[in-house]
Amino acid sequence: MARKRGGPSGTGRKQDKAIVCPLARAEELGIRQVIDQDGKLTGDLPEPDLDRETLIRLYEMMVLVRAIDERGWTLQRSGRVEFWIPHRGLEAVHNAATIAFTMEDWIFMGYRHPGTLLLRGAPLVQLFAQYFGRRDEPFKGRRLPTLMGDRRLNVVPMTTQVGSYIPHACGAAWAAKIKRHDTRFLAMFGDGSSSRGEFHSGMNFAGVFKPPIVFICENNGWAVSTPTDVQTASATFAEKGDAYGVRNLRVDGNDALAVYAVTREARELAPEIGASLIEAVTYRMGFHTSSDNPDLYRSKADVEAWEPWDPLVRLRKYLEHKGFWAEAEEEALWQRCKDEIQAAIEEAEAMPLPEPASMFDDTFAEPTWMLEEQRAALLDDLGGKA
Ligand SMILES: Cc1ncc(C[n+]2csc(CCOP(=O)(O)OP(=O)(O)O)c2C)c(N)n1
Repeated sequence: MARKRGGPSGTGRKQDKAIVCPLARAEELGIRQVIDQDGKLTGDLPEPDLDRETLIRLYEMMVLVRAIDERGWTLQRSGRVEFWIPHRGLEAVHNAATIAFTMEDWIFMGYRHPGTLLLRGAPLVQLFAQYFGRRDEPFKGRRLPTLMGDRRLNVVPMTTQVGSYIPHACGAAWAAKIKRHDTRFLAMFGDGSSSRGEFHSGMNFAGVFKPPIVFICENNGWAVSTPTDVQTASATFAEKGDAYGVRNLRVDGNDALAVYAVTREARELAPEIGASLIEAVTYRMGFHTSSDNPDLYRSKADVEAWEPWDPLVRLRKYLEHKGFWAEAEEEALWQRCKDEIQAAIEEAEAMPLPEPASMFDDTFAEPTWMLEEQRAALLDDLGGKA
């Protein structure tokens, strides 16, 4: 069936004509929603059965990760953090998807998904210790800031090679199925990752063997500077599932309730039907990374079209309509988030850095002669200091 892609999410190459956000044309474009721009029920997907406490926790986490992004950016710009991968505008997808799964389920996350770890129980200081490259965080200070994970929390460490973990996730889900475990799996990746061979191998495997997995393709309009109409000639990313016999749908990625509803449903269906591919239509409001300049390839109008669809504002309005949130609480929440972040920064910055030669550890069970040689050369350069 021919589907419409829907405009500027990735068709916004440098141009200044008026652009309509595809979320404003959700029904026409087959993008499922629970709430509209003003947080009111659209009547499309049913309102998910989430209690007040869970809804508030979700909203508070979305605000916290927005505040982390703002602070992370300034830390990078002032030279205290080496590198930053922003996630502004993408808060609904990963946070709502994470709460749709249980703690026993496994998540393969991307580099724009800090809330996944926090919702699973990682302390904030662990994230900042990773951003600052400190010795005592799970990766021993050796990974690029924001490339995280934590096996203790059933969150697989993010791999820099985009999309490379899709077959790994399929394999893990297949293993659970063979062992008759009831564990389900979530793998989140970007639109650009769908051009990798691993995406196609993974989808084919998932269609044939039906492992209990939910794929979320976070279509944020861009893969660095590549817009979606250059990424693919397909009308949607979801429909790629059709070719492989994988159930698929599109959801409003700025509607946390819709993301939760479709992800939860896909999780529940997984033992019976296997995989689902969910295309979450959203927008990367920030730079690709701190090494990027989007002014060179996208127009202001494209970004402005998405501003009124801010996922935080929409969920807040929904909570207000339900009487779960009041404007007065907003300022206090932001202040609390900023204070928590400041405390985590102070604690993480005071932690020790890794010893330089530790970069050779944990690569092989037995270090190779080449690594031994390189380690010795480094120590020599450093005058014997480890
Ligand atoms: C296999 C591979 N090719 C290229 C890169 C360089 N690269 C880093 S991020 C990125 C864009 C990925 O786009 P997408 O999957 O849509 O995720 P997004 O960054 O938009 O969240 C690219 C090409 C990479 N990390 N891995």
